[in-house]
Amino acid sequence: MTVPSTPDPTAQWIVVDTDTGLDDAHSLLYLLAQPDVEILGITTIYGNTPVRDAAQNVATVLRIAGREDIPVYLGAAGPIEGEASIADFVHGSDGLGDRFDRAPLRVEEETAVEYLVRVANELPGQVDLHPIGPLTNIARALELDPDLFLKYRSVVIMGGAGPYPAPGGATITDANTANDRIAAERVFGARNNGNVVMVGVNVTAQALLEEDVLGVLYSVGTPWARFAGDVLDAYNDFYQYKWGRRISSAHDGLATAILHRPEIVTGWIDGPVDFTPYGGSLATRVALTHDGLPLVFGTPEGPVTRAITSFDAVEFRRRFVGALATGDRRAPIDTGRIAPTAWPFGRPSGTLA
Ligand SMILES: [Ca+2]
Repeated sequence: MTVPSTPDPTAQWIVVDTDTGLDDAHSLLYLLAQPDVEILGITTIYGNTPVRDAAQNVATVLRIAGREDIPVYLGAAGPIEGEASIADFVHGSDGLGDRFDRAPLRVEEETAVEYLVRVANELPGQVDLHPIGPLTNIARALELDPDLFLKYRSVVIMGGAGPYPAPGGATITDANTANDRIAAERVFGARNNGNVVMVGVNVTAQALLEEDVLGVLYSVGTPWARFAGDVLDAYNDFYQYKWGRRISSAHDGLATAILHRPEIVTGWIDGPVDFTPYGGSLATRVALTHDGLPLVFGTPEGPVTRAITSFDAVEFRRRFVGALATGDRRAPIDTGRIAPTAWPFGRPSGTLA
């Protein structure tokens, strides 16, 4: 039995699809810290690390949180076509910076794809799907159930790069959609009801965890906060060569915080998604200009995705660092609800602080 028979009706029910991964580990800690979140299951995927390592890393995070009861499912080991591109140069050979005594592999018999289809059909309209890795599992699940996204309450994806950049701005690409273009095309081309959200690198790159965050985490002194700090420190080992500073972006973390508290979003653009090879990678974007106008060479037909374009960085940081620091006490910093104007998805009653 993998869907709890009596999930807390006041909680937000989430299934995470993850290639854990340093920033994925922070995302999981964030969610595990929230009293109003229930993670029903975690499906795993290659990407930051091979899929079996991803599952082992999920188990390691769950052990830190004392939540080994959450079921973990093994997913795809590579893209629909071609070879997996594993980001071990960022995340280390084990996907967690080669720093931890990792938990043993423990996965359910059911596959990730089977689970993703089953949970949506058993709890239609009630579960939020949260892909924060390459989209292969999700695309495979759509093969089994083309209406899958109509059965999830929302699908908040870390991937893509928002709309086309403002003139003079850089074209940016993301690893999750580039790792499996076929899967990304199927996901952003699937039937939806306006509930698919792209949290792209256009915004996640701005979700900076500055140098002081590490000191905050280490000063708390609990195993939870020390683990969160060690994960950040490992991430900075890579990112220092990008910025010349020991800072990094909470790519998955921002997407997760938006899933949980959409009111931190301050701007978005809705449109169909197109795919452009760029610099050996893939630019996956809502096919509109930065200010929401049609492309001069044509905006394609297709299902609408909501691409996030801005967020409240102060509020994000407060909530995210608070969860990483003291989340094991299940009392994350919460300053209450802020301006959820026009955000499309409703929330279960009684969950807003
Ligand atoms: Ca990830």
